[in-house]
Amino acid sequence: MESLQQIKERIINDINNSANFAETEEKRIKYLSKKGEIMLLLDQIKEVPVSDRKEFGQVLNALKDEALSLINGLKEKYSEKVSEKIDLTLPGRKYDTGSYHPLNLMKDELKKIFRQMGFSVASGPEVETEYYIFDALNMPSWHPARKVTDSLYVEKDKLLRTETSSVQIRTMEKGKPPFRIISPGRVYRNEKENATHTAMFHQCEGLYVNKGVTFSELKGTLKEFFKTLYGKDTVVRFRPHYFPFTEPSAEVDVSCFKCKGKGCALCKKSGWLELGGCGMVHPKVLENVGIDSEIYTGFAFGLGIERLAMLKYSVNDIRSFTENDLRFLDQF
Ligand code: FA5
Repeated sequence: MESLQQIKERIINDINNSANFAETEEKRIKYLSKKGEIMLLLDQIKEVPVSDRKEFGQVLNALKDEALSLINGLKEKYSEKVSEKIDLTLPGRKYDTGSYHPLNLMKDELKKIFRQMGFSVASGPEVETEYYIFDALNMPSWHPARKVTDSLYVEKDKLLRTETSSVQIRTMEKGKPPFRIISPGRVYRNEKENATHTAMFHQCEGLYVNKGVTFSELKGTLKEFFKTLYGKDTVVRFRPHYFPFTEPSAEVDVSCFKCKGKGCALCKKSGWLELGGCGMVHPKVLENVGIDSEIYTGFAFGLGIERLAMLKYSVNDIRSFTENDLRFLDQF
């Protein structure tokens, strides 16, 4: 019993000397866990002579209770100290979150506007055959776009699509008119890059084929689109142009955001930014996919998505979209 008193003093002293929460926990394991000293002593009760066993047991159980309440008390004290150390005046930590790429924002917005006008979204492959890019689109065999100087060939007869107009053909050969689709996606050209041109960019094709479709519907659709996208005061102009797959054809421009139409380096002093090409689907294109051009007419357009985004977000160099500079991307 005498040595038991000494053991008790040693253990209580040792627990009292714990300087923090972690040390107190260490003492709990040391004395009160399954293999802790107090628990091992309790296991030995049966070896104590019967005459001393009761007192021995009482002292040991009292030691166990005292150690436990001492440890719990210390733990409470130290955890209070931990919370006292939290400095509520410190500024919060900023966690960086990702954001949508401006071209994705632009794509989502144009899909929303055209969907409201009854268009659905179609897609096609980025590696195309010459048939879908040139032949079916009425491109003459001498057309410069067919040359390796303009287009990026993967192998003979297979190239990275130079325009999304190939989706027109794929859509029309799959079903029967009416068709009313848009098709946003990547296109590739063998181009020198500058502030308004890149070798990989995005276009959004549009196609509407039905009985009695007119050029004024094409103008109305694009004007409505640009006014919804940029605001009611947006000035849109159509310039006569040539595309082998539309007749008549036009290019569509919107007044330059940088100089407000006065003329600057970005718009090459013209006051206008070219955003796309358009026109009435050429009868030969309709015949190529088995549609009777005496019964059906249609319009088509192809808009440059980077150019649309430049105007929307006042970006004056198209290369900013692909440079991955966070100072640029964080603004969206
Ligand atoms: C075409 O690609 C025609 N397929 C458009 C079309 C579709 C006409 C349907 C008629 C009917 P174009 O090469 O002009 O046309 O390109 C269309 C638009 O893509 C341009 O107005 C411009 O906004 C954008 N674009 C063209 N080249 C580049 C380039 N290198 N970098 C960025 N945008 C470009």
